[in-house]
Amino acid sequence: VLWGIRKPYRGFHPAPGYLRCQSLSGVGALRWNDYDVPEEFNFASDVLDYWTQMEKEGKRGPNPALWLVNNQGDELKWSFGELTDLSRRAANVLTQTCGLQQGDRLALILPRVPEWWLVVIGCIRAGIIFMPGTIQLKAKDILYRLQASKAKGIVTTDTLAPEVDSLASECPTLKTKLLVSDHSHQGWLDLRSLIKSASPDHTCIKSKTVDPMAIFFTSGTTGFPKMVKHCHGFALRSSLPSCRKMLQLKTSDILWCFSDTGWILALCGCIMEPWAVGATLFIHHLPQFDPKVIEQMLLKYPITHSLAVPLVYRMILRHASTSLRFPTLEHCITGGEALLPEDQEEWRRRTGLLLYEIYGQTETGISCGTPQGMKIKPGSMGKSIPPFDIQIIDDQGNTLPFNTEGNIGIRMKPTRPIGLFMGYEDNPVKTAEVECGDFYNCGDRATMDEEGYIWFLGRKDDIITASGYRIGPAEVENALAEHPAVAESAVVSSPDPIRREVVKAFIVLTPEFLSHDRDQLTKELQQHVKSLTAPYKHPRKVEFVSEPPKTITGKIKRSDLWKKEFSQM
Ligand code: BCO
Repeated sequence: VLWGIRKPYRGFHPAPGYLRCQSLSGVGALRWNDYDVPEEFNFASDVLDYWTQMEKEGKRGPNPALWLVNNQGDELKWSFGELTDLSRRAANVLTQTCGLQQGDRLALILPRVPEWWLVVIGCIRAGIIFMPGTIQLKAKDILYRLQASKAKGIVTTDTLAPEVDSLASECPTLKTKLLVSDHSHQGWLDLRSLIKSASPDHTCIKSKTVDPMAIFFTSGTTGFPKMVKHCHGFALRSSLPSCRKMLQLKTSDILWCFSDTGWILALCGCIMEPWAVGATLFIHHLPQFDPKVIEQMLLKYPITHSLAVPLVYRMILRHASTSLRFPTLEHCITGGEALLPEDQEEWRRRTGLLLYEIYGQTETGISCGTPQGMKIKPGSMGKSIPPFDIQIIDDQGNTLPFNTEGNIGIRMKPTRPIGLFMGYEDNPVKTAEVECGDFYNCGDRATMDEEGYIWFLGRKDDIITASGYRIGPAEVENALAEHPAVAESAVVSSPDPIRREVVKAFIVLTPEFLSHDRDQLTKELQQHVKSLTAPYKHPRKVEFVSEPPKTITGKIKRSDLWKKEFSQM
């Protein structure tokens, strides 16, 4: 198996003097400027292979590129050389064994296992468009993704293989099923053994910077998730000088990014950001979120940087009873949901470290933030990061004065900045809806002060931001509608002392269920949603009502329910 033999941790000490003086902002700073748009770019050949070459020439220290650990004591450390070798093999598996070609789509639903990185980089080498998804996806979600994208292949584990088998007949384009498992499964190719036996010789495609690289699915207020398409240029962004200033990673640093492999944050934090500068990515398999494990890892391993949603830091603080001093941790970054000033303050008081906020979306990647060393204004998510020019705009795309509430807009005319998504695939209507004058309208409300700091206020639509996830209420309502107890439902965000916001469902019961025990019914409905759609979307709160508020035309007024929830705070 790729985890390799068990290697107990024996201490890992990067050669301090040598590596510290490699503190140039990495390969990107040497080769690209913020506003450069090269004709061709490929993250695998232009960045990873560069670091492999540096290793060969003895110009990079001994720290690994990827350092994976799990709860069983397994450790895996890959150098850039090993990453290059194995990802070239993965590219050969995808193209030669599976017959996938440049532009074909591949669904990638894996937990934090080494093969996730090999498939992503293998795809980049071969020009195959990868489509990451969280392992919390259920059969229905997977079916939609495979059909909407006309995927030719899927890579997953044996947990989801039966779900895929149950729907494969409805996906005529699906030709290849690759499994990452210790067991074989009929009809599935064993990715690990194929990678082992594949040739390490592979010629990377010469991708145009604007060629498509990846598709992510994102929740909408109504209907099905949209396909957010990103080009190879997205991966260039982390190499640009302004972006490098955000995390200020050095080659000798070790970044732990907690993101699930299904989110854009994983592409940024678990691939592009650390490897743009030849730094180490640290990953714990973490099949279940456990703040105790996180605390132990931060004490045991020489991690210098952490990147996680605010809830992760909050959970660590709640779990630990005393002050927290992590020996090597020096820079903590957070994003995915707004950071509260009180969380910032408690983290500082208990750890002696600051939390630096970033903001971004699936459509944009990391778009603004507070670089290490820049003054933090508690409650603000920092300034826009070039080449993005963020302005606060009205609904017509006019720039608003300082300290005036409006929409967060990213200028895309006359020049679309590198890193901004290419559009919603097969959905020109939705793509046009988010274009607002010269700007891409993020759909979030904010103000900007005289110094350019952006202050997040909330969503413009009904999307629920909970634990760093963006959840469309319709997805939850549709799942609830499939339960016989539910006559009608309305789903909104509701305040929560730990998670800050959670999904709440207001439910009108069908007559047959009116006499049922409400607590029991609540649990059953939660379980029902968890079984039909990704479990993170389940309503953590349920309230039974006789009728939700409606407009004159019979449309549920989610905004009234939302106001009711938040006025009780
Ligand atoms: O609430 P319960 O405990 O009953 O259930 C939880 C899980 O136990 C359960 N679950 C998780 N995986 C499962 C599963 N059940 C079945 N099968 C599985 N494979 O489902 C519920 C999931 O809840 P959760 O994930 O919200 O909560 P949890 O487990 O406490 O995890 C906490 C966090 C903080 C680790 C998690 O919420 C998280 O990872 N959030 C971050 C999301 C994220 O990375 N967002 C960034 C998006 S990208 C972006 O914003 C752009 C920035 C540039």
